[in-house]
Amino acid sequence: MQTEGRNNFMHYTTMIRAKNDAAISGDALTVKLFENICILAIADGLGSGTEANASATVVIKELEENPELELSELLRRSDLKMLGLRGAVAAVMRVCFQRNHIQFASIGNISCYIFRPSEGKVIYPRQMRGYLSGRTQHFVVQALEYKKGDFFLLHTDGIEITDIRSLLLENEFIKLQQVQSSYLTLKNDDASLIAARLF
Ligand SMILES: [Mn+2]
Repeated sequence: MQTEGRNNFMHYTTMIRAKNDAAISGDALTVKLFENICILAIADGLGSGTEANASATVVIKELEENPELELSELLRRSDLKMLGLRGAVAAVMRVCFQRNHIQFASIGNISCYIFRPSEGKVIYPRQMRGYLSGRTQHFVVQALEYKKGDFFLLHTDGIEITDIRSLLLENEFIKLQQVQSSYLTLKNDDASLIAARLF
């Protein structure tokens, strides 16, 4: 399934595909685009199928129900709700268009890149090891400035990007947004991405 949305500050696309084209993916995501901010989350539940989806959905629901919540608190609450579930890796982001500001928090192997074509630079936000498992953990929120013209990409481990720097080219990044880039490989796993250009 693919979705997209746009306002004066951002154009995003998303994709979710289930392993073996099953009906239910163990990955889940959400993007909430408002006038001045965007909040988004992507999560990969451990394993696959219904139980993985239940874990991933915890994070998505938490963000959708509490869009104002500080990101570390959002992950902390999600973590507490994983008791009795399989657990998940996740990344959450808040983009403030007026301040050109990104807040980012993640746990586990969600890949995240910010592309800055104006400087030929790829920025890698800090990753934290582990996964949401129901044990209380401490989450760090990273603050980043962005520039108009930057892109960002978050994806789960069902996707492999063979040449990250090729995505500094806007045409190639737009192809990626449409899931048509030849640098994007889908593995036989649940696969999902959120890709956005900032204006
Ligand atoms: Mn996975």
